[in-house]
Amino acid sequence: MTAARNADELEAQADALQQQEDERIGMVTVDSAYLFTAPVQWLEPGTTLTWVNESGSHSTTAYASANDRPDRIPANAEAWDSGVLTEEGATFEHTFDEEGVYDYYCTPHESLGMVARLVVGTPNIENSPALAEPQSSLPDTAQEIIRGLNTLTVPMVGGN
Ligand SMILES: [Cu+2]
Repeated sequence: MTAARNADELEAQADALQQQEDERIGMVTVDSAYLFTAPVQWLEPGTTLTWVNESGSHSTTAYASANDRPDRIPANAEAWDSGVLTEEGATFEHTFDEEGVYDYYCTPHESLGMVARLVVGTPNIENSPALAEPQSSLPDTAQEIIRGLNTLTVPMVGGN
């Protein structure tokens, strides 16, 4: 009985470690490249994701009308905007309860293609504005990245 309980506890700890790893995304400046360390990240619904400013100055900002951008997050989801984080190690957290696909960008580097995507749970393709073609109002490089993200993720959620 004790052994079984220990096994459960070990498993829970392993899960917690695994989750911890999956819950962080870095924001980095390397030479003249600006990027989120995970271009596409899958999350369990209810996960709190932490972005960490590893180098340079960056933001994590949802593609949403609240941020003066086209809506590319699920209709019922809450938009977020970290503002620009300038200190190394600065973090921003957001909890993702709503299943779906979320596109976001870095305000200083959007036009340089610093754009990424989160897939939470099992998205409903009908309620996934992120899977549509990128809007022509977005910078060309952001559009290019979004097309690439669609090529990767549309098949994952059962589209074509
Ligand atoms: Cu940036």
